[in-house]
Amino acid sequence: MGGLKVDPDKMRRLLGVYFIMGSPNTGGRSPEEVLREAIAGGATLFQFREKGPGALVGSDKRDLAARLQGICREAGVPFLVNDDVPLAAELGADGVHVGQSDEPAAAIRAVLGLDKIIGVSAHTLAEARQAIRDGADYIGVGPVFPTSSKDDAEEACGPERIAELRAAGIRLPLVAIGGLTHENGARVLAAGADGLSVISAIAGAADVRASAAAFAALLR
Ligand code: 3NM
Repeated sequence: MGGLKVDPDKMRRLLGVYFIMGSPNTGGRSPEEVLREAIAGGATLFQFREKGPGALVGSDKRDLAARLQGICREAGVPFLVNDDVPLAAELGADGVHVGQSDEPAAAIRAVLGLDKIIGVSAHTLAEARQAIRDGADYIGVGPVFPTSSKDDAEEACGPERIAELRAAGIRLPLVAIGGLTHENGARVLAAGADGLSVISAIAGAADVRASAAAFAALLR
């Protein structure tokens, strides 16, 4: 058992408006500016996910990550890195989010340190139970609705999957992901999610700040 290392109530609050972005998601706008606006609107947690067409690699990726981390730090918003555990370690990030094909949370925690946030994607009850055994701080469940932001996304599972996990006794902090909008977010929260994880509806919005604020309003 890895055990919870981050207070679960604090984790639930942080998951509220969980903004994910990399340079391919901003429609050509400056990622720094988009992140600042998302935080101004109420983003509670940020994940740097540099994937997809035109994604930066190597030192360009690291330098952008470091700049975005600086913005998060100033604002008091935790900065997580998608998948890239060595980058998270190098930058001293607040944590990582990993998928099913990555190392188990306990092994990652041994590298990053006990106080780091470790999130794991889970698509089924069995995967959610395994993530808990491995000591994840939260699980990400999705795609809840169809998404065009992830090439290898599985079939949409609907808010029902979240309700199923809760009914099966999964109490770990849980964030929903995939195709979330201001219109469908409330259903996802009602199904038992603690937060909404969003790429395109915030990073691609004409008014990033207003979009983040509209998601934040759903949490109240
Ligand atoms: N992970 P958008 S879906 C990064 O199902 C990611 O695990 C998913 O982007 C999963 O808010 C997804 O634009 C993309 O739909 C979410």
